[in-house]
Amino acid sequence: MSQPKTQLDLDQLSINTIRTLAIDAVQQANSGHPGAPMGLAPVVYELWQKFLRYDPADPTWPNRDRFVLSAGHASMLLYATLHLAGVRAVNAKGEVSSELAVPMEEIKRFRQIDSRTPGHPESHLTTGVETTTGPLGQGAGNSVGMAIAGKWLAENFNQPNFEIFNFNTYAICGDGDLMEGVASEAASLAGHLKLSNLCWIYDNNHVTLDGPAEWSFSEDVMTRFVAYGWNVTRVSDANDLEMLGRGYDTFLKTKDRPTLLVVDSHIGYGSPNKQDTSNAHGEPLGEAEVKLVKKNYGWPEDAKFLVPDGVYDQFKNGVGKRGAEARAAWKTKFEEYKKQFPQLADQLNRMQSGQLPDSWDKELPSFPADPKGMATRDSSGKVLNVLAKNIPWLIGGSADLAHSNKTNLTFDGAGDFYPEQYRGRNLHFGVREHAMGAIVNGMTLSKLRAFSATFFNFSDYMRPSMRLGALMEIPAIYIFTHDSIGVGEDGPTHQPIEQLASLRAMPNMLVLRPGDANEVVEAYKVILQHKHGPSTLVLTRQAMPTFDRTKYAPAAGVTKGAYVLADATGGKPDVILIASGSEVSLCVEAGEKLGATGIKARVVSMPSWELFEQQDSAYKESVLPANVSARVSVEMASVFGWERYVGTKGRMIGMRSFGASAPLKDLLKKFGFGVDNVVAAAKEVLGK
Ligand SMILES: Cc1ncc(C[n+]2csc(CCOP(=O)(O)OP(=O)(O)O)c2C)c(N)n1
Ligand SMILES: [Mg+2]
Repeated sequence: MSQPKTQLDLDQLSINTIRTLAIDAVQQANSGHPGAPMGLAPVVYELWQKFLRYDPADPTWPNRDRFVLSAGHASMLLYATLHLAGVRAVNAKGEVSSELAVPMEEIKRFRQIDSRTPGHPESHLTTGVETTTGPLGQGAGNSVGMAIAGKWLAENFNQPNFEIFNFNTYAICGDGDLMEGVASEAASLAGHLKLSNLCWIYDNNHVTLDGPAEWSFSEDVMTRFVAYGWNVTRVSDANDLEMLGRGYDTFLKTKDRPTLLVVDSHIGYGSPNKQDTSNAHGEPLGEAEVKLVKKNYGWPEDAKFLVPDGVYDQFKNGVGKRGAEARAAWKTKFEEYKKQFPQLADQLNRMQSGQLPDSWDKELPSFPADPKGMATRDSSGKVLNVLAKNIPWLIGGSADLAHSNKTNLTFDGAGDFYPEQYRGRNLHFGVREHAMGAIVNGMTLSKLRAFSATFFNFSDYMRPSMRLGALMEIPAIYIFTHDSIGVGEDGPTHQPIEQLASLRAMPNMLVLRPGDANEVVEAYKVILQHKHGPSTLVLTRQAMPTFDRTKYAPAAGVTKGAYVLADATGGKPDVILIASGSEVSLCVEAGEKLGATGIKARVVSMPSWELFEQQDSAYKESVLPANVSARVSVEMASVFGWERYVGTKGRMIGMRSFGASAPLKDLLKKFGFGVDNVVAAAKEVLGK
């Protein structure tokens, strides 16, 4: 290969290095998508090399521009770029190491077991991967959360002469991303909020996996985004770096709305004249094709994983130098900021390292015993407000149900987050649950403690995002109210049945369904201290008693997932009644009735399976002794899974069908949630 002489040569050489690394890695893995990285290499190169403010020496710099590859199938595009840019790895303690985030060995281990280069980018595995992508549309949604975080941070932390936050968020989206509903919801909200710090780059390559995009996608995307309130601009050739540069400039100059940069590209090949979409897509090229392609790039046909001389330096002198200078200037500023605004600086440091303010749990309410009690959504609203007051970066909102979810932050100064008014803490997601999930994840990745809220039944609408939150191990907070058939008249369309079981089945998702107001307080304490995974909080619409904790065990038992709330006196219980949420009080009543007939009943409140499973076997045995096999579970949800705790000799009182539209008291009767039913079930398992 001849030595590159000019800058232009070096640009092209670097772009072709990204392409050939992607081709070789996919070929070696014998799986993956080479086409998208090949087509998009110049787009990403131009962005990283000339525009992205990102210091590869510190990928944790809080004011770095965010780069999101929503088209996660093009993962090698990202891995090759992270490698060539020399992005450093961050260790488990959050410290930047001297190691590369993606060393060449890892590129060679693309898609292999325990590699840092999985098939689709996973943010908890690979430094520099800002979010986990692959399920199309999610990254686009996350990017809106990052842009919201950017605006909020700037508004709350910047001071005259101290622009601590002004980062931009870029997301690469393909046809698939823009076909997905979640991206449409997110784009609609981003346009409404006028997020000028957000740039989506649309890879308009007219092809998806099955064939030409026109088979299924013919709307005018540009007009759609204009209607959303975005600035839309177009680059007609993905290989024209100058034109791409002008596109990015246009974004930077657009100060009043987000930008969609439509880039006409051709999948697979570097030149629009050599288009062949037949096999450069969704699968390895094959050895023969690899050689042809390399020849076309002026590459040595037999070279594999080649990084030609000058390419590393090219990145070092481009994104490396620009990023280092930007971060150094920022650091100097931040040192002065620390002196002038120590409180704000302290908040920032805590936020970045996942800590809470010292007195984050001060003035939390303690609810007096009350047989009528209150709905857990109401106690939640009170607790959330205290916590948000104590934790300035606890921020969130509802998908148009804030009044029902009781998630409005109403204390002095809480404020709202509106277009061009980015200081407030109350977000208004509109009726966009899926995007809300993705946005809350993006905000959480930007180190805010962000929460969402809607009816529990509509967790289904957010589930794909919640699943990614769990996979990413991020501490997002998903709040749900109207948690059962207790919803009443709204009927089965609004009554969750299988949602609890399905979220309990999700790895790394912490699910909490507290049994009274004081359990709500404890649940929130767990959630705020839970750092390595999301939490789902499940709350009632209807009132339930607040237990007299002088009579029953303290609510702090919540931290263990399940605890003996009320026990029969006089030794080993005959029967154990286990419940969560609104059914705990039912079991307490039933337990008392059983006691009156001489049957010793223990009542176990079990707000969280996951927390209980984390306890040692001695504790578990103390709550659910193996030698008490007479057990009854009571939960107004699918019985699926309760076999685990009631065993083969137990009984499960729960739902085995959808609910119905009726007043609550009639539903309780119809579906068997009465004290007498619990008593009868207990007697049945005792053979009485
Ligand atoms: C939610 C979701 N559905 C389906 C897929 C499988 N999938 C991966 S790439 C792809 C095609 C997407 O087309 P496009 O976004 O245009 O990307 P291109 O083929 O142009 O690279 C599909 C359907 C996915 N990753 N996520
Ligand atoms: Mg496409």
